[in-house]
Amino acid sequence: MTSPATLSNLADDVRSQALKSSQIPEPRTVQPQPPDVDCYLPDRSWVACHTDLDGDGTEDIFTGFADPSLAPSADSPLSGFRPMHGLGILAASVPALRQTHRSHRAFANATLGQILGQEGARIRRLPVCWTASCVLLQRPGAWEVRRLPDLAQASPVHGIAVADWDGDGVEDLLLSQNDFGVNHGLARDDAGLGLLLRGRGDGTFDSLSPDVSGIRMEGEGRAATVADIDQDGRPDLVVTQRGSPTRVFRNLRAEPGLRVRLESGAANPLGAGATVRWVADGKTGPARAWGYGAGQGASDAAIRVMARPGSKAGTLHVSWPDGSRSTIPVGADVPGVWVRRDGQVSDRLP
Ligand SMILES: [Ca+2]
Ligand SMILES: [Ca+2]
Ligand SMILES: [Ca+2]
Repeated sequence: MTSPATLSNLADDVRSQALKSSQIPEPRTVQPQPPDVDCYLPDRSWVACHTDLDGDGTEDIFTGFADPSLAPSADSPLSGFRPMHGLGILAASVPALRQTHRSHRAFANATLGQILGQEGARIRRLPVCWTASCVLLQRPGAWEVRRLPDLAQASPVHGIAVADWDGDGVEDLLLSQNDFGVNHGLARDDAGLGLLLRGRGDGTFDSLSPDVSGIRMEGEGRAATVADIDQDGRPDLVVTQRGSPTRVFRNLRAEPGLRVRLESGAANPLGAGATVRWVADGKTGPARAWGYGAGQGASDAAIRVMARPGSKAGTLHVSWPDGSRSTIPVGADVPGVWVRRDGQVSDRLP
């Protein structure tokens, strides 16, 4: 099913229409932690990807959580917790629970401390300080953590697609959301509609409403990926849904960019691991990491779109996985280039 969308024309009036969070805390910095001590980031991260989100040339990280509503306080005593899952589910992993809890009612009314008994005292606790979907901006010797806007926290994130969706030279994010497969007694997570986050260029984002982005997905969004399906130089979006048709959104209004394919030898025909930047008009664009997909089963297309705002003529800078570099001048009338690690460059793409 194809759904025409109005990705972009995210121009001057977008900022006034964008939904801005009133609850975004001040960014904070975390130092790298040794693996054997408590860390700040919990292990429930569902999807993650890395790219240059603030345009400084270093790779940053997006991490999305399956259950952003799960937010126990690190200060709560163990006895204050109660299990989210029923006896039948947990006893499959901990059979001893069948011996200590004879009824579901007794289990449901027990605290975690009562359930675990003396064994609980020996269990090491890992404080979960932040379960929000967020970005981690790479700083010298540290990561700066920024919580994404509230609409990104409204529902579990299952897919992430990175592209400069409006072609303004700043990377944007597209999140697929929702999870209806919850256990009995829990409300399903259906508050997401799919979310386009327009980058501001400093690692922060504006949430765009469906009326602005043209993206509305009420089902269970899963894998999200980027592909220029109509070869017009505007990145398009493909999102699978659980139990519903895959959605395809054509990008109709973005500023067309440069279509780029990389090839790094027979063992790496898609150039995975390379980094690409566009330089023009005295400005250097963000460093696009040439990975292949993020989240649940997503795989990006072989041809990517690099934004080239302003003058269409510029230079493509490629950093290959082995550390070598290529610099390719590109004329204003060239719609795309195929760059090979051995130095060959063609403006004919497959
Ligand atoms: Ca960066
Ligand atoms: Ca953008
Ligand atoms: Ca397109």
